[in-house]
Amino acid sequence: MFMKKGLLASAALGLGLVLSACGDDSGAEFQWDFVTEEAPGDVQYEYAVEFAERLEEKSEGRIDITVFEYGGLGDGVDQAEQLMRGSTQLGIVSPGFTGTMVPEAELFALHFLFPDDIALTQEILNTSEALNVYLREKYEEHGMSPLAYFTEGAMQWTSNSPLQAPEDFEGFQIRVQNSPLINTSYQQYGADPTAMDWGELYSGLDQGVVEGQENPIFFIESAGFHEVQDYMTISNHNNYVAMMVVNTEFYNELPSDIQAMLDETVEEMRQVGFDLQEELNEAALSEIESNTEVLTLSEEQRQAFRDLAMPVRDFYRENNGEDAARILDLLEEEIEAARN
Ligand code: 6CS
Repeated sequence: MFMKKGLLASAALGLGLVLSACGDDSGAEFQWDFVTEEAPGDVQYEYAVEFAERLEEKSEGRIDITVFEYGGLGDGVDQAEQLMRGSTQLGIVSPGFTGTMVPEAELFALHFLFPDDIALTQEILNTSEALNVYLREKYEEHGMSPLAYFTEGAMQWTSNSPLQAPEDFEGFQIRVQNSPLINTSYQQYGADPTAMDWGELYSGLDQGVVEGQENPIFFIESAGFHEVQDYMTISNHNNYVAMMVVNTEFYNELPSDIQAMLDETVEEMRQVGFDLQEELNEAALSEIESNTEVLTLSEEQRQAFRDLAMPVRDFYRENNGEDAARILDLLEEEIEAARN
């Protein structure tokens, strides 16, 4: 790699605001921006490109979509705010960037909540009333409608010292997204979490500003984090969930035929997105294994983390908005039913 993606990402963050002002002269009846938090080759970006192509084709040119990679319209939090305001129409958003605005959405920060079986997790994300009705309502109070939730894969830790037991996290400086409940989850293990945008993370790890981070395997490899870390721990402590979102007013005001095409594309993309993350995560694991020590936690080792993580669910119920308890109770029931 000529320039590390983390460095490219920082540069893109500066340039993107200028480039995005150039506009679109396709002449299409509907001209939309679709913002993502990742780079070409990553799950979100490839999902958005495929989504845009399908919708443009279905509409026979009436719709023209410009897809932005990470940094094209600011950082993760900026992008979420633009979608809420309606200056961007479509996007992929990680709930971790909306935690300060929609506290109920922080449930995705709870470790060991979803099943380890990723296909089963995706099935729950597709069908959950807690997420697709009640959490969607919470987002819509802020002008953003999640039309689908999708997994980008199980999350793993990278570090320069082995992370295999909660004691290994004592005072450990872990980079997290800007989410209060992700912080709480790591404080439970004794760690010292620091919020940082991922564009700064490669150099942050390289220079020792932070000591480790969590992400799905494909992202660790594509951002090159393993190049500046000695270990990757297969912990599967959480599932990285992203949302396909639209600005609510924009969506509600679409002509019904155009809205139906958009909805149809969301449905088609469920399996496409799942296959994409599976393929990218599998390929990245062998790449990482070739130059990084990979530690896999036993079930007993995972249980020690799970025991500490469970009380965070009550913390969420009590501190994350008036509907947090109702949404989590229902989601837990749905997960339990899906497991049986
Ligand atoms: O760690 C992050 O912040 C980034 N991780 C992924 C998998 N996608 C985008 C996000 O910003």
